[in-house]
Amino acid sequence: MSTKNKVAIFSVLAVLTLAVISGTSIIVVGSVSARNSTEQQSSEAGSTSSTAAGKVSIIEEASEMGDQAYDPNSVKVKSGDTVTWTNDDSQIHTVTSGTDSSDPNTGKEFDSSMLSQNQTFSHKFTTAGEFPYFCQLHPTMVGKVIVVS
Ligand SMILES: [Cu+2]
Repeated sequence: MSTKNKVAIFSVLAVLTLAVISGTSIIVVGSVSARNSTEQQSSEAGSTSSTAAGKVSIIEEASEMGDQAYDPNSVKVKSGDTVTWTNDDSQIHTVTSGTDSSDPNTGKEFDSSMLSQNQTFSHKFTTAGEFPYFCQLHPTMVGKVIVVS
């Protein structure tokens, strides 16, 4: 093969390579923007999580976190499932059924009482429905369990 032919082949290969690279980057850009729009859709759909069903963390600095204090909020489980809360904060918190301490049914469904750091509380949900709960020490901390049959 002559040197001239080699150069010609190299040039063709170089052009093809460039085409592939630019084509790839277009595909990458396209998939990234597609993924971003998917993420926006899922966040618009709400923060209800079914992947972490049954496990809820009381996050660090929970007393300042309002409806983010219990993660995930809300948590969706099936009737008969047990939800376990873990206090991952350094402060003491509670997991108490009801909307706030003025709720006449406060604590009737479930009440962890004081949970120190790393302590857990579990409750089995046997009836479908929505179960709001809060922290008796920091009533701005609110969460919800959604039980489906
Ligand atoms: Cu608290």
